This record gives sequence, C-alpha cells and structure tokens, in this order.
Amino acid sequence: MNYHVLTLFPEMIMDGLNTSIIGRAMNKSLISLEAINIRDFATNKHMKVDDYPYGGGAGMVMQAEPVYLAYKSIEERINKKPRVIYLTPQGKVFNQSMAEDFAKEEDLVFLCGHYEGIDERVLDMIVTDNVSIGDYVLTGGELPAMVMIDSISRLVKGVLNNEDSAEYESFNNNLLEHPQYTRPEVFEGRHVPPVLLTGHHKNIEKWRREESLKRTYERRPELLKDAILDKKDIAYLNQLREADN
Ligand code: 6GU
Repeated sequence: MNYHVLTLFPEMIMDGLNTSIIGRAMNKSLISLEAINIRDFATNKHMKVDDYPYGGGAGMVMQAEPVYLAYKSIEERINKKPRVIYLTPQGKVFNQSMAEDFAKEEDLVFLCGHYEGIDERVLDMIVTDNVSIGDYVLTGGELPAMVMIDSISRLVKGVLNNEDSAEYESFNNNLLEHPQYTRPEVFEGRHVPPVLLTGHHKNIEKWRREESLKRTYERRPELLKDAILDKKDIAYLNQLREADN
C-alpha cells in the first residue's frame, strides 16, 4: 500500500504517522507514505496557493492549478489513475467497511484542503471519493487523512501481528469488545471478575460474549441490527431488554 498525501502541511503527516505500529509497517516496507507539499507546485514567485472567492465572502480558496500539478506529478510517477480521496465534512462518513474497500488498493491519494475549501474545478477533475470522518468541523484534512491511513493500514497483511489481528474481528461482527483486565487481581478494592481466574475456557468465552452483547446493547444499540447473532445471543439480549422494562 502506497499513500500519497497532497497537503500544505507535509510535516504534520510525516511526523504524525512515524511511530508505533504504522511506523513499524513503514520500516518493514509493508506500506509507504509520502507527503507532497502543494506549495511546491505554485507557479508564481510568491508561492501563493490561495485567493479570494469569486462572488465574495469570507476566507480564501485554494487555487486549482497547484493542486492539479501536484496530483499530476503522482499520476505520472506511478503510471496510473489512482483513487483520490478528498477529505471534506461534505463527504460520506468513514466507517470500517470503507476502510476494508480502500485497503484493496495499491495506491491511495489523499487531498487535504484548508481555508474555505478548494476550487471546485480541480475537484471535479481528480477526486474519486469524498470522505468525512464525522459530523464536526476541523481546520483541515490532515487529521482525517491520518485517521484513515491508520485504520486502512491495520488491514494490510503483515501490519498487525497475529495476536492483534484477532481483535479486529470484534468490530467486524458489529459488536463492541468485552472488557479486559490484567494484574493485580485486586486494585483499590476492585476485583477482577472471578470467572476470568477459573481457567474454564468455555465459561470465559460465554462471559466475554455476553459482556460484548451487553456493551453493544447499552452503548451502541444501533449496531446490533447488522450483527450476526445466534439463538443464545438473542436469548441473552431479550433478557437484557426485559430487565430494562
Ligand atoms: Cl474530512 N475535513 C474537515 N475539514 N473537517 C472534518 C472532516 C474532514 N471530517 C469531519 N470533519
């Protein structure tokens, strides 16, 4: 997976993604990341990349030309037309199934806007996907691009070790993960749930499944409609619903 980020703040991207699991994946060449400074493609002597909006109004608009030239420099180098994701609060809200879809690509371009946006003409020419990371407003597309790169990268083969990989199954099922505990057995008078100390794997699995169902029911009930549930799951959820009434 090769990520190409078009941005006015390349150091934000490179510095933000060089640690932990994603940094290790880059060192292992499982993924690559480049941040392309749109300002490097300004054609005026002041390196200006924004201007006043036609029709008036507040703020500045990023000009089409430097964005287009920066994009073209990637297209020519990789010798294909990649998917180009424009980070915008007007996009489709990012979720796990979109991450799975993007993870199938070999190259992904992320276009980060600032100010009041980017001249619509270049967006019409190059953008294939408009994506938001949620219903709130940020100052630019860099943090959303980093969020997406993190979540897509952990789906690339070899990025997570086998132990971590299993963890990803839980959101796959649209169920929240069960709670976790480690030593000590008693902390500030609070005990680890006794079943976890029994070594009885079947009972532990049952407890974890029920905690997972309970959590999802209490915190994100809307996820349950798309979860794969067996008869025991449904019986347990009905028990929770009855206790609620
Ligand atoms: Cl992708 N960009 C900006 N500027 N704000 C956002 C967003 C994106 N997603 C949520 N808020």
